[in-house]
Amino acid sequence: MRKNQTPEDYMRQALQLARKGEGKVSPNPMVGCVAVKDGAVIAAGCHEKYGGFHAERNALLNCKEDPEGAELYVTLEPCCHYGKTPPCTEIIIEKKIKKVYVGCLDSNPKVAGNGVRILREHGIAVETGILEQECRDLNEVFFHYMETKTPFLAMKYAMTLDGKIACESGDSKWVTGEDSRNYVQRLRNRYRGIMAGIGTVLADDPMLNCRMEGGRNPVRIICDSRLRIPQGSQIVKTASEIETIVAWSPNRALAWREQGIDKTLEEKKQALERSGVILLEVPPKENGELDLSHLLRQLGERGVDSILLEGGGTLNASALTENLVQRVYAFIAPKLVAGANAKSPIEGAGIPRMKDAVALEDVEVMRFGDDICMTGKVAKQR
Ligand code: AOF
Ligand code: ZN
Repeated sequence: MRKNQTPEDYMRQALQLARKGEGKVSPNPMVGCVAVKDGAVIAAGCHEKYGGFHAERNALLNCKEDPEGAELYVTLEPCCHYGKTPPCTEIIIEKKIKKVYVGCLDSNPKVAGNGVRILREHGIAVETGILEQECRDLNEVFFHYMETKTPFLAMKYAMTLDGKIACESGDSKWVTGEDSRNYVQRLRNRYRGIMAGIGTVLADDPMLNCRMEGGRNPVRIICDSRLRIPQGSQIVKTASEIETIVAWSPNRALAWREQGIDKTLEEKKQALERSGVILLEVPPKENGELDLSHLLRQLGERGVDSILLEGGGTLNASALTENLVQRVYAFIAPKLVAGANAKSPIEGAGIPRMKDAVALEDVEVMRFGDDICMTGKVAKQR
């Protein structure tokens, strides 16, 4: 092992380890930990799966030598509460660690500075804020959910270079190439839920599952105020295998018989529930649309910490203009389809002034074949 590494170097290793928990630890944070003694890494571990040991315990239970006197680098403040596992502070004290370098503090009210305090009270030196921004960014979902109790919403769309998500005819297979689409599968694995509007279900009859090898399916959430989802749709047909929530508004659905469907609302609800669909009642806003904030609060209560929002345009517009979106992934394919009536990713009434545009920050550009994906956080001050 190389000597003379800086605390940042070791924290980078811990960050790398933490990422192994992607898609497996939610709604817990991804955490990585390395122990260093006499300039050598003697232990490394991460939080591997939800409910399992935390990073510190995994590392310290797998030491190559006695960790007494070692330094510990951990991306998140060690916890000090009995949750699914005993407090990490306990094992750090027990193993006689000399110093702990912490990436960022934990905003879980059960921890929130208490982890650091307890370690110091036991004579362990603690230095905080090592690669703090990177450590917070790694768990942007965890921090958002912990601090707001509502899911982190990432809006994803794929469009042509002239800003269309489909041709005027409606044909949209495919806008982007295979590499981009594979990355979308990774996103579906990363986020706990996936959300789409009923328009998308009626137009495309999608599965909204995760087809990544070793991946797990996100909870499917369909915004369908009038409960129009067809019993024969792929989503309903697979609802007993993949958790599926249909959010609807009773007041809106009262006009349901007028849609010419030969069933009562009660029968339709029962049929959906028999198929395994979870029906979630959400009050409508004044304009009759689903109250998305209300829905997100309900989903937060059910443990959904993050959602990949895959439109369509009306739902995207509501989420964006109601300030509910935290991150955008815009895939752009070098193709042009033209057409004044070809759909674009975000519709709605639009923002009248360019100076009021929603801006992204910390923007990254990724390349997938000839496509690009621009992603960034939605800037808070608007
Ligand atoms: C750490 N190291 O690796 C993780 C921490 O229900 P539990 O017991 O798994 O506790 C979950 C909480 O513990 C979570 O909300 C967060 O505050 C902290 N996660 N802490 O010291 C870890 N995963
Ligand atoms: Zn812990």
